[in-house]
Amino acid sequence: MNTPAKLVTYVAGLAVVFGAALGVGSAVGEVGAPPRATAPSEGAGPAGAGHGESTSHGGQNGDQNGGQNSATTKPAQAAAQDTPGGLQVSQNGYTLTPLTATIKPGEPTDFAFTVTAPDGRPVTDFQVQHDKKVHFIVVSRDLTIFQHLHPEEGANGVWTVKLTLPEAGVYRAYADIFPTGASALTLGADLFAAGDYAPKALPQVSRTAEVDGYTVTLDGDLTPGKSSKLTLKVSKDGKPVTDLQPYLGAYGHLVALRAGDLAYLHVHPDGEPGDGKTKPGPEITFYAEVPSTGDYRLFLDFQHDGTVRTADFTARAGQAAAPAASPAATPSADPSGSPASDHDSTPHGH
Ligand SMILES: [Cu+2]
Repeated sequence: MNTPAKLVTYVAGLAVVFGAALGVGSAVGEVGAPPRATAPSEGAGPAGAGHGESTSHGGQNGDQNGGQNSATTKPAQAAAQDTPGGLQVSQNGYTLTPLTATIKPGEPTDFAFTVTAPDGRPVTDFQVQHDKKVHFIVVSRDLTIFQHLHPEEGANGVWTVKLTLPEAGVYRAYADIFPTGASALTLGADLFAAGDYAPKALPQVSRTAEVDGYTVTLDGDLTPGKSSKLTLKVSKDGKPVTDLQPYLGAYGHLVALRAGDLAYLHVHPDGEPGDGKTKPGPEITFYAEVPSTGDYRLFLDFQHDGTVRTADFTARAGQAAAPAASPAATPSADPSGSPASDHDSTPHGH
C-alpha cells in the first residue's frame, strides 16, 4: 500500500531536480514543495497512499530545498560530463550530421556524413586513434548486427563509407573521433532501413562465442564504476591461436554497448603489438568500465589469416559471476518474429 506514496515522493523528487537543472528559480515554490514531507507517510499506510497526489503540504521543507537547489546548478553539469558516449548526436559543440539517413536494406550505399565544429563548419582536423581518424560503428538497435567501418576522407570534411544495412530496422551509427584541439568523443545518430522490422531478443548472457570456426571465450566480470579486466581467448579447432595479426595497432578491438540505450563505452586494450610483452594470442586483454548494472553487448574484432572477424557476447554487469542463463532481461520478444532459438545457447565457461 505504500508504493503509490513512495512513487509520488520519487516523482516529486525528480521534479525538484529537474527544476534545479533548468535553473528555474521561480518554479521552485511550486515544484520544490513536497519531497521530505511525504516521507513520514511511509508509516501512515493507506491514508498516505490514498492522498499521495496532494503533496502540497510540504511547504516548509520545500522552501529549504528550493534554496539549496537554486544555489547549485553544478550537479547538472557534472551529470552531463558523466554521460556515456554515443547517446548524443551533438556534444561539446561537435555534431554528427548524416547526409543520408534512410537506406534500403541489403543495398550497398555510399553513406556520407560530416562532423561540424562549434563554429558550424565541418571538422577537417582529427587526431589519429588506433591508426584511423574516424572509427564508424553501426549496430542494429536490437544489438544483434554490428559493423566496424572506416570511412574515407573527402573534400570539405565530408566522410564517406560503403555501408550495407542487411535488414530493415533502426540502427545506431557512432563516430568515434578526436577533433584536434578538443577531446575524444563518440557521437551517435540513428539510421533507418525501411521495411518490415522484427526486433530480436537480446542474445543470452554467454562467455563463449563462435565465429567462422573460431571459439572465443570471455573471462572477467564487468563491475559498474570500476575498470574491469576482461580477457578474451581465441582458439580454432580446439587449439589456442598464437599468431593473431595486428589490426589497427592492436591484436583486438573491443566495443561495449549497453543494452537498453546503446551507450558506447570506453574500452582500453592492455598492451599493443611490438611493445615487447604483448603476445599475439591466444589471449587479448582489455579494461572496460561500465557505468551501471545491466546487460552489455561486447563485440571483439580480431584478425587472423588476413581476415578480420567479430566475436560477440552478452555480459551482465554487477552480478555475481557465473550468471545463470536468464532470459529475464531480454526485451519483450516479438511474438511473431523469429524466436531466440537462432542464437546458439552456448554454455558459459564457468
Ligand atoms: Cu575502427
